[in-house]
Order: sequence, then structure tokens, then C-alpha cells
Amino acid sequence: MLNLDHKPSATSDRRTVLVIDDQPINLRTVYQTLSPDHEVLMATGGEEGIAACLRHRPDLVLLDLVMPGMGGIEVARRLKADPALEAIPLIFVTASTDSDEESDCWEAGAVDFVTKPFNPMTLRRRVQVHLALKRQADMLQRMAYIDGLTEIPNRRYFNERMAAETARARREGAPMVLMLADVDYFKRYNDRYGHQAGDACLQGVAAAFRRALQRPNDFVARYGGEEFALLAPGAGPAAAEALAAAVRREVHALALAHDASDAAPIVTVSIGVVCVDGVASFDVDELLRRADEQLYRAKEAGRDRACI
Ligand code: GH3
Ligand code: MG
Ligand code: MG
Ligand code: MG
Repeated sequence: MLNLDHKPSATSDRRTVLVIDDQPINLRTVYQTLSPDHEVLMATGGEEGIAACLRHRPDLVLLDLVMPGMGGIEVARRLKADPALEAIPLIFVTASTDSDEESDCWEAGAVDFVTKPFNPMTLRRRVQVHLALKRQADMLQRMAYIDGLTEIPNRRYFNERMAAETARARREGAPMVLMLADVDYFKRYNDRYGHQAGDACLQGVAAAFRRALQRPNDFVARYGGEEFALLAPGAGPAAAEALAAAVRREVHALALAHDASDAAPIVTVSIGVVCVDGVASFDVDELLRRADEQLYRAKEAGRDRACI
């Protein structure tokens, strides 16, 4: 599933293409073919290519099949295994005419296959077609998965990522942290400052949550009206404490006056935290129920706090 936390795709017409090939001459040829229309990044090997994907999140990858060290198929598998990178379309560019190898490329997740030496126009057109498809897919994803008010992912996105990350945590025995956060006395905030100010407050709180995220795969979604859900895959109890503290610090730093709150003179949140230790068996509903219980405890204990 697309990682929605990266740069919005619809902002620029120039899109980024990453070329991974061990031969400088091939890199140069592809660069000359594509650079008039696109930003072209280059990597001379598999590992370097994956690192460039993580750093630059290209819109498309052109991948050489045969390279010393990590070959193209392995690069493709790794990109497809990373939820943050799997949506990047891959086109194999290869001198191979072996039919089995061609099948391997498709099975590794390629959207297209270009044989070397290529006709420059064919390469340009194929790249254009797949960039256009990617742009449409990105737009649909945004419309389906981004909350219109706060511009962070919505509950649908959260449910899908949560299911995927929970399955992964179970499979890998990795820890994970789930948080449900709720704005304190928000009904009073609306009553006191008006619904429009309430909307602006939710936007500010969403941005504060975002700033509090610590690692690339952490994410926050608008779970309901003034409720937010955070997931930190791979995080243990110490990271959970740090994340909850960062969230509270960022929300406090907004310093939004709330003189109708019994918790503080500013907007605050209460947070229910659940740490998954990686060996326990659990399912999504159970985790959400536990996070909700912790949130309820935080509310009962006076709000403006996290319960772990
Ligand atoms: P608590 O501290 O126990 O959480 O109290 P609360 O008032 O925050 O909780 P309650 O669930 O009673 O009220 C939530 C309010 O959030 C009610 C609803 O009108 C408001 N709300 C939900 N979505 C939106 C929104 O999109 N914009 C605005 N302005 N208000 C919203
Ligand atoms: Mg090669
Ligand atoms: Mg609520
Ligand atoms: Mg509330």
C-alpha cells in the first residue's frame, strides 16, 4: 500500500525517475533519453538503488536485470516487500532475451520490460505511460485515504495499514506501538470558540501529531471526529514513552487557548497506549479495544496525559 506520508505527487509536473544499472554507459544513455522531461537519478548497483529509493521516493524505477552483487530481481523483491516503496512502478531494462528471466521480472513485480538496446522513443513513451498511471493511482489514493480537513490519512487508511502492520509484527515477531488520542473537552472548545475555530484546532493538532512522529514508518491518522490513531511499527516500550511525550509536547506547544477546559488553560490530548511485545498473539480488534481502555483511563485520571 502506498505510503501517504511522503511528498504529495500532484504538486510538480517534473517527476523523478531512478535508473539502477551497473554500466555507466547505460546510465548515460538513459539519462540523455529521459532528462529533458524528468528528474533523473542514477545508482550503479542494487544496494545503492534501494537506498536512493528510500531517500528520494522516485515516481518510477528503471532497473537493470544483471548487476554484480544484488541483481535486479532481488532489488525488485526488496522494494515490493517494503510498504513504503512497493507502489513505485518498476520497469526492467535488460539485454536478456531469455524467456524465463523475462517471466522472473514480471513475477518480481515489474510493470513493464524494455530490452537493450532500446529505441529512445519507446523508452520515453513507456516511461510516460507508467508515470501517468502512477499519477492517477496516487490521486485516487489521496482521495480515498486522506482526510479532507486535516490532510492526514483517514480511518480507512489506518485500518488497512494497521491490518498489514499487525500481520507483519506477528510474522516477524517484531514489537509495535498503537496509540489512540482524543482532544480533551473538545465539545466545550466548539461551544466556546465556534465550530470554525474547532476545525482549525483539529488541523493544528493533526500537524502536531505529525511533527511528533519519530521514524519513517510511524504514522498518524484521523480516527474519528477529534480522535487520532498512531502506529509505530517496530517500536518498544521506551519508544512508546518517547512518542507519547513528543505528542503531548507538540500539542502543548501549539498553545491554543482553551479556557473552558478543566484539564489546562490550553488544548490538550489524552492518549491510550498499547505496546505489542512481538511474541504475544493479538488481533487488531483486541489491540484497539485495549488502546481505548487506556484512553478511558487517561480521561478518568484527569486528561492531558498518556496511559501505558
Ligand atoms: P472528552 O474530554 O471526554 O474527550 O470530551 P469531549 O468534549 O472532547 O468529547 P465529546 O465526544 O463529548 O465531544 C467531541 C466533540 O467533537 C463533539 C463534536 O461536535 C466535535 N467534533 C467532531 N468532529 C468535529 C469536526 O470535524 N470539527 C469540529 N469543529 N468539531 C468536531
Ligand atoms: Mg548490468
Ligand atoms: Mg472523542
Ligand atoms: Mg474529546
